[in-house]
Amino acid sequence: MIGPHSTRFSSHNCFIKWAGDGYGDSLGLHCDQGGVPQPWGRVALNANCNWCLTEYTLANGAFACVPGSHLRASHPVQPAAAREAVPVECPKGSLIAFHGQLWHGAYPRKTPGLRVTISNYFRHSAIQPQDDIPNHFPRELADDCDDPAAFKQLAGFGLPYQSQALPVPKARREMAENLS
Ligand SMILES: O=C(O)CCC(=O)C(=O)O
Ligand SMILES: [Fe+2]
Repeated sequence: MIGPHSTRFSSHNCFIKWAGDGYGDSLGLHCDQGGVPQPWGRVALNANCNWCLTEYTLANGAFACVPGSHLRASHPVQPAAAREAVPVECPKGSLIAFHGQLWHGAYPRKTPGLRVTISNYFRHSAIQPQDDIPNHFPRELADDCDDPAAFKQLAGFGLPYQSQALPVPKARREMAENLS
């Protein structure tokens, strides 16, 4: 969706859902990528991959989405949006990949136990990451995976102008006082 050469990591988070009202009647519908003006509104500047570590069923608190809503380049308008939503039901281990402008949320969990999800959020290389992965992810850990080259590209390691390279000059006290 974003493009093989321009895709980078943005953040990695975990969602844990238990029995209750969840996000309520709105199903928490939202776009992860909001406020993007036309003509860019339809471009996937962000995309999300929900890795379902437990089974998704309607009763278990499945992911909710409005199919095709990423083409509307707008935010969900309630209560109509929730009526259009459908559950994504899938076995544990599934990956739900979706465009940053898809209207999505989740149904409340009505059964005991937990729904556990890892949200791997990706961005176009022109977009700043939510987590400063290029500067703060331990580089040696990148070698400890199946495809270190792909990981390093997705992490955005090694690009220039990402952090301060030289000491920041500071004004001497009397110079700062003369200027004030
Ligand atoms: O499944 C959920 O509770 C919502 C997931 C979500 O909004 C996301 O991963 O961006
Ligand atoms: Fe989201």
